[in-house]
Amino acid sequence: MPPIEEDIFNLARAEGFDAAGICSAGPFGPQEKTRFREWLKGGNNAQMAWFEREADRRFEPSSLLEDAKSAIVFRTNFFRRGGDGRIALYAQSEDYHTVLRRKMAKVVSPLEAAGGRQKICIDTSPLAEKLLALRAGLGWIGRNTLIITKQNGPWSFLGVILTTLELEHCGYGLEKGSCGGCRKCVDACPTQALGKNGLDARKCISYLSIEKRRDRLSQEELSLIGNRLFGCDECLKACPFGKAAPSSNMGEFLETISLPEDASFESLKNISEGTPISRAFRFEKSRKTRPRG
Ligand code: B12
Ligand code: SF4
Ligand code: SF4
Repeated sequence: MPPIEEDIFNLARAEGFDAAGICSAGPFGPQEKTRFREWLKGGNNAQMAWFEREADRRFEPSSLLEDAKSAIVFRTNFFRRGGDGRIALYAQSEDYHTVLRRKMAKVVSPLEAAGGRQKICIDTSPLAEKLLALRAGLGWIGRNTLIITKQNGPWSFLGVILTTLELEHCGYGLEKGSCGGCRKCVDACPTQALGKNGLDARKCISYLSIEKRRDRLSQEELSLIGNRLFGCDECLKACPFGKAAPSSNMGEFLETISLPEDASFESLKNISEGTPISRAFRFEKSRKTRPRG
């Protein structure tokens, strides 16, 4: 393995990433774009209008970084046992956008030293991260639409560094697999939001409780959310590959907030500082959905 790639992977391991893979930052083909267009045409993006505005960019990494040649995709397990069932596990700890950016910024140094220009993307950039993770060999896309691995099922975050450097396509912690005949996540979804076209955000509790403003929810939507306060993990919990997931290597995801029994969504404002939940309180009053980022 060339020295730059080796340095990157050593740094990534030291920061606690479970896997990292390098792949081309070239555009995705018509098949992926058509699949996405069909998804949009079916209204599955609900009120996430930014999907329509950024439709083509998601499949062209060089629209985010001119002359991008390679993508380094990182995967980290965020699992831990326990937690409060009213809030998705990922949202009970320090915001992963902050944690991953802090760690990935350290991994960038060999690329800078080699004269590359870089862009770090974690969730909020218009970039098809799961497709890049698939291309880099970090796992497979499951029926719950998430990247799945044999090691920890769906309990991973993804992060991407785009670089103008041409790097060798290699990695560590890479794996291939498939869901086979399993449909456990589809059956476990309380609102039947998972179908052959992927996820229908109009029915997804995660979308309704994270992306949509509470004061814009209909009675029907509120009843789908039930007593959940933020996010939903049912299609993650159901996955057999995640049942024996170890705890995260990153200490940040082992520390959690604790909620009083009578907690309401509004009361989260005071106890969620620094978690992904606090993003929900930083939106403009005029918006129907929350801005990402
Ligand atoms: C918008 C968004 C959401 C929305 C919509 C989710 C969705 N599935 O689209 C909502 C708010 C509902 C959501 C929820 C969650 N999210 Co989210 N979300 C995103 C975001 C920003 C964009 C996803 C996207 O492009 N959706 C559009 C649809 C069309 O894409 P898609 O589902 O991937 O399906 C397309 C392709 O995958 C392709 N496809 C499908 N199957 C296959 C199979 C093959 C072989 C191929 C080639 C292609 C293919 O076709 C589909 C149509 O184009 C990404 C970050 C990013 N920038 O990518 C994070 C991301 C997907 N979310 C993440 C997480 C952790 C979650 C939650 C677990 C949080 C929670 N507990 O509440 C849930 C999980 C719900 C679920 N089952 O997806 C992680 C997932 C990590 C992983 N292991 O895959 C991401 C990658 C963020 C990150 N950087 O870590 N999320
Ligand atoms: S997050 Fe919840 S509501 Fe959304 S698809 Fe998964 S199980 Fe269904
Ligand atoms: S529950 Fe089964 S179908 Fe769903 S993602 Fe996991 S392995 Fe795939």
